[in-house]
Amino acid sequence: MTQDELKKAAALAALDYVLEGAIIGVGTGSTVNHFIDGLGGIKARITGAVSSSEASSARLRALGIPLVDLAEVDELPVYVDGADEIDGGFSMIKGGGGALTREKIVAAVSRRFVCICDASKQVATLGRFPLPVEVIPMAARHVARELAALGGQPKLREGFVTDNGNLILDVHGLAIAEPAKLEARINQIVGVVTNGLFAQRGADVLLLAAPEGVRREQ
Ligand code: ABF
Repeated sequence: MTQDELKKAAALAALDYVLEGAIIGVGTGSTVNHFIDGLGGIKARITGAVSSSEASSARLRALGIPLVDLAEVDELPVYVDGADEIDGGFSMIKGGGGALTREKIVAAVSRRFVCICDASKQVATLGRFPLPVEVIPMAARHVARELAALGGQPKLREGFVTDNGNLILDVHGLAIAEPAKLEARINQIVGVVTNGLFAQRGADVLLLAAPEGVRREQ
């Protein structure tokens, strides 16, 4: 099976978690794109979707799935999203696609976070994938210096602007032993909007696709 077929298998397994008549939270990325396509087939069973990016909104809209503004809902029963890395405690690095801030907001409002991944995303320790940090543009150099002081090597993501009009620093060379602590520490740097560690609010369910099948962990 190709990696894309594995992503699709994990994504389609997540359709089991979509609640009848509810609004579903939808993440971003190539794995989630398969989920959105699957959602198109059962759209009559849901009220609509809260999206975490312009890209996902466009795909949902094209399939005729009603978009709901997060500002209009108090709680989402389920949020389905991918990850760049996930560890044994269901802490994740996200933001490879640059949508980390909206993803983190939607995740915060959700009761259940269902993470969909192919098996290559599962790691013992987070950090081989460079940690994305969204920054206010005027603070980029300041934040980069602070991240270097924490032991990382930040690199500006060239030619990329987030949906919120900000920049991304990708931090290389971190071995993240305590994800929740580092998440909180990086958030304290002035000028940081969000960092891609999802540890304080990690996943609740992991659907991990391997050639033998999709493993459901919770
Ligand atoms: C989003 O999509 C991100 O937070 C993560 O960066 C990415 C996963 O990418 P893909 O599904 O394309 O492998 O969930």
